[in-house]
Parts: sequence; structure tokens; C-alpha cells
Amino acid sequence: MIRYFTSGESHGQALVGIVEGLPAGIEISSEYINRQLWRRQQGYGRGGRMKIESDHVEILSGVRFGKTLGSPISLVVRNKDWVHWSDKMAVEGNGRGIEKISTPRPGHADLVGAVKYGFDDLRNVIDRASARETAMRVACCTIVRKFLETFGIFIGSHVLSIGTAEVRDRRNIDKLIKKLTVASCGGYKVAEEADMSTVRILDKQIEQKAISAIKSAKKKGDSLGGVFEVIVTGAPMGLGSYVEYDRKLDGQLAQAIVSIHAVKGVEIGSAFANATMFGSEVHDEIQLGRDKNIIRPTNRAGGLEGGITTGEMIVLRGAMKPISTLARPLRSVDLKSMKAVPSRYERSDVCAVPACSVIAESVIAPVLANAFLEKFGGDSIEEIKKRYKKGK
Ligand code: EPS
Repeated sequence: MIRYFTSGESHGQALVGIVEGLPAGIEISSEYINRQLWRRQQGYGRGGRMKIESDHVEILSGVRFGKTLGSPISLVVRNKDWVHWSDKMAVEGNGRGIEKISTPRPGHADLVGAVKYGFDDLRNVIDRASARETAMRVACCTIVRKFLETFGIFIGSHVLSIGTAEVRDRRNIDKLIKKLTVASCGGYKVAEEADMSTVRILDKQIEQKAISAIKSAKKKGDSLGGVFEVIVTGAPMGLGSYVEYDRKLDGQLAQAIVSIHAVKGVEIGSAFANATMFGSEVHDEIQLGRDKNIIRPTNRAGGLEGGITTGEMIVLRGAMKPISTLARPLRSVDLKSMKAVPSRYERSDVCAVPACSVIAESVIAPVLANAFLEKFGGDSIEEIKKRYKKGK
């Protein structure tokens, strides 16, 4: 089983990660991980912090001469902003003279986190609850992603909406996705195409609308969320299981996506549209192809039936709520004086949906890889390759 842990505060010295359970022999380099870290930092609507950081990973252990050893892999991404925060976020000392934050932002973890852990300074919550943590998640998951790519499984994503700027007529983008996914590395191709847009939207008109929406939200001191779509190509039939609730791959994928900061909804295939139709209009018929092979002319199920991959493209959507740090304050309460006050503002992004789509690509990799290892597992890439060839 692949597991990973991250540690680190947003304005602390560094983010640290450990990935454990990967087989030996995966080719990996810091350069490869850095590319994904760079992708996560892009997107129109991000705040001043992204001008400070240029995330680079250091691989400290678990890799030798460019290949994984099967042992735990440890990673570090240093926070450049730390130099401005070394007093406020010091590991040693007693914090005397450092201003305490006592006004929680509605929608953030500030209030519930402080009550839960008994803090009188919300900074203790803010810094770990920050989405900065996703930089290390992406770093850890990129190694897992490389493992999947070795077996022809490629993950990509694009953004469907930001605020009310939404791709409603999917015909053109579906055509484009179809064209791009003919290639064996289809998921990668979709990601590459979306990367060419600053908001990762494949429809040019909606892209412009989304950029304008972010601009006007920024002017108003407001923020925006949106919906992104993740696709996976090359996943064979039979990953996951229906036999027990916690082995259902759809449930596991949904958990991974909702675990991303500010993601509050997930959809598998065209689940919400399916719920408005008759069964006869929804279910993907089973037909015989030219070589008497089984084919599925449609994929409304999003590549998953009974918690198991069908061999079709996996399609997942996530809904990100608007960022909860607002320049235009909402009503809040000062927890020290217990008086009504406007919520606090600190530097933040206006919209991070494009970044979120890249994070979603990453966090589903361990879920898929674990299901893959369960079926074709082994201790080294060579061993797994043999089993995959036989069992596919
Ligand atoms: C975040 C607030 C902002 C974002 C941050 C997430 O950081 P800061 O408070 O330093 O301006 O930029 O995202 C990142 C730093 C990142 O690397 O994605 C928050 O409160 O979640």
C-alpha cells in the first residue's frame, strides 16, 4: 500500500513529505516533480505569494541513481517566504511580543480549528489549514503518477467553470478531448492543452469570460470558485471492487478529491445529469466490437461501474467553493473580546480553481496506484510489468 504524509506550515521553513510503499525501479528526478510543482503554481487569479515562491523539491532519500529503492522517499520544498516569517513562526521561544490573531474568517478552518485545539491564536490553525500544503501533496503524488505512467495510465484535467463563466455546451470540448485521447498518453495531452490557458479552460470564449469574472471579483474584494474535470486514460478494467464499501474505487477517488482544500463536491461521470434521466437514457450499453471484443459506445458512468474501472476513460469532477479570505470582510466575532467585528483579511488568492485541477490530478494517483498494485502488485517495476502483461 502506498501511503504519504505531509508536514509543514504555510509560512514555516519548509514543507516535508514522505511517500512509502512504492515499488523499486521507478525512474524519477527532481526535475520531473518540479514541472508538476510549477503547473500547480500557475493560473490567473493567484495572489502575491505566488510571486515569492518558485517551488522546487529536494529528494533526500529513497532514490538512488534516478530510481526508487522501494524504501520510503523523503522530500522537502522550502518556503521562500519563511525569511519574512521567521519570528512569527519560530520553532523555539515563547511567542512573547508576537500579535495573536483572534478574528476567524467565515468559511476557513480558523474558528473550528481554534475551538478544537484550544488555541487563542488563530495563526496556529491558519498556517497548517492553508492550501500551501498541496505543494507537498503534488510532490509526493508525482512520483506515484510516474509509476502509473510506466503502465500507460495518464491523468489530466481542465476547468469547466469559474463563477458563472461556465462551459455549458460541451460539444466542442468533448470533440477536442476525444481527439486528444486517441493518443496512448491521452490524459497527458488533455493536461497539456489545458495548460495553454491561464485558467485551464478549453473553450476560448468561456476562458475570456472567466478571466473577466476573476478581474471583477478582485476589484470588488471578492473571490470565486468553480468546477474542474479530471480524466484518466489507460486504466485497465478491474481496478477496485464492489465487495466491500471501502474497496469501491469511486468512493476512494471521491474522498481524495474532496480532501483538497475548498473542494466541497464531487461527481463521477455525468452523475448529476444522469439523475434527471431515465435509466434507458443513462446506462452505457454493452456491445460486441469487430473482433468480438466488448465495447461501450458511451461513457456516462465515467469509467466506473460497481466501484470497479470499466476500462473506459475515468471522468471525475470537483466543485471548489470560493476562497474564504476576502478583502471585502464578512461579519465575524473577535474571540478575545467576544464583540462583533468585520472578518480579518490577509494576503490571498482571488481564484485558485486552475491550481486545484492540477492538485486533483495528483491526489488521485495514489488511489489508482493502490488499486493497480492490489491487482498486479510486486516489489519492483520489472516484477509488476510481468504480472501486468499476464493479467491484463
Ligand atoms: C492560502 C493563502 C495564500 C495562498 C496559499 C493558500 O497564501 P499567503 O497567505 O501566504 O498569501 O497563496 O497558497 C499557497 C501559498 C500555495 O503555494 O498554493 C490559504 O490560506 O489557503
